Amino acid sequence: MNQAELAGLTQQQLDSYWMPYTGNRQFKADPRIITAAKDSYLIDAQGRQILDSLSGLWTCGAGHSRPEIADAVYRQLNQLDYAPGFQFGHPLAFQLAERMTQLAPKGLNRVCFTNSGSEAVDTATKIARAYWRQCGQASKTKILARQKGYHGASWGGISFGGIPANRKLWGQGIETDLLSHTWRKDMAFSKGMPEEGADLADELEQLLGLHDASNVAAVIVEPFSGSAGVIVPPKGYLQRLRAICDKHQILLIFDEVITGLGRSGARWGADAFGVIPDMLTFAKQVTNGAVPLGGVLLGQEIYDAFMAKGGAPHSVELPHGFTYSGHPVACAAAMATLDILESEQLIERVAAKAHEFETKIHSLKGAPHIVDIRNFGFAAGITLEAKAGDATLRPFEVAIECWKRGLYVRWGGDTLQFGLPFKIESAEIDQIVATVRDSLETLYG
Ligand code: PXG
Ligand code: PLP
Repeated sequence: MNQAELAGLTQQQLDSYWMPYTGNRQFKADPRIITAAKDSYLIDAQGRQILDSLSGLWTCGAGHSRPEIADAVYRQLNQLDYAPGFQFGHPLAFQLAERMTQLAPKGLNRVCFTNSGSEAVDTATKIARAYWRQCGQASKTKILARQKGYHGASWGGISFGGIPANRKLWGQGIETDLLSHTWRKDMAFSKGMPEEGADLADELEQLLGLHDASNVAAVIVEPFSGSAGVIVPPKGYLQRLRAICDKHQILLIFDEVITGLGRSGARWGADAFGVIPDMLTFAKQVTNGAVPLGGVLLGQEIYDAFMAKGGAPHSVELPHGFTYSGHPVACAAAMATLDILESEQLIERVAAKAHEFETKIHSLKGAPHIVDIRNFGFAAGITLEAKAGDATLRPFEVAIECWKRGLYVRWGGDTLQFGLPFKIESAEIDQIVATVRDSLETLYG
């Protein structure tokens, strides 16, 4: 029996669902069904315990199925299941807003809530364009981004995204242009931030020469690129981007959907890399993946520009938001998650164990077909040599072999990706490394 059959699913049920970002034909021929999860482990339809080396999809750092979050969600559903978020409020949204601004890098003291990272990116980039219009500079509309960037799957996300496979089907998106990504051959096997390459940021000057700063609203980048396989910025690179944005009056947006709330071994990538953006997007870890929630942190200067130009007091200053913006149940899950991150000092734990992870993941250098290993905090990416002219085939084969051996590893493009659970034990890190090595050697050794 395959795993769908073991889980009691009919072929009709399997066929009905067009799964997201999935090879549907391969999946439905050999389904991988997860029926439960606890702490650092997924449980599949065969009842196997599978070590979760990506914390879900970079979401569940505090571990799966936390009772504290379940209790908070249950209590909230019984107290207030939903409140209209347009023109009315409920206490928890304001309490969470204050808490997020207290966690935020200095100066980011206002927050909008969304339901996902994609919506957070749309929200931040829409605010950037509207902000300049409010400031009397309506020609500043372009949003510059970076090759290999991932900013979600909405029209904004795919327009500003720089992963070719996510772009090529859709035709014309929103006006943009892309900086080069920050990976170069000579950086291979860098531990943490590459020493050289800050000058790659100077390309922003060239792009501004082309488009003119008077036409550019913002630059959006991930502090380190997550989905592209953990591409870590060279030392000084983000500082240079910040300086160029300041010089030309361009907003700098950090997309911290992956890097935020512990993954970097700090509250934010902004803190880890020592650069404060004008806006910052978050999602995923904010509710430990339990309920969808995202958002945008921004500075008061941006907020005030809208209040000052808002017209009559009853008029809407920002005609933007979602039915579920600030959803009470999502806010309850977020409050419980932040309690856990603080009381169990999980961000500190990531910082303390990041070096151990770095050493262990880099010990895979020399294993068959590994051409690069990159890492930061509790994130790492491994690039594998292309097979038979298809760069995506080998990571798929390796990840399936790992799955058979009780390890969930994410594959994407020519990479394997790791986003460890924050409470992972040393022996489990060893298990991840050993399973990847054994899989490579069995398949290709
Ligand atoms: N920005 C960044 C930097 C992200 O990583 C999004 C926006 C979009 O968030 P939503 O919630 O709309 O998916 C993301 C999401 C992977 C992987 O394996 C990464 C994401 C999602 C799913 C898988 O790298 N990133
Ligand atoms: N489509 C229709 C027809 C709607 O009425 C709405 C919201 O009212 C939306 C889309 C947007 O949904 P959401 O606010 O959940 O993003």
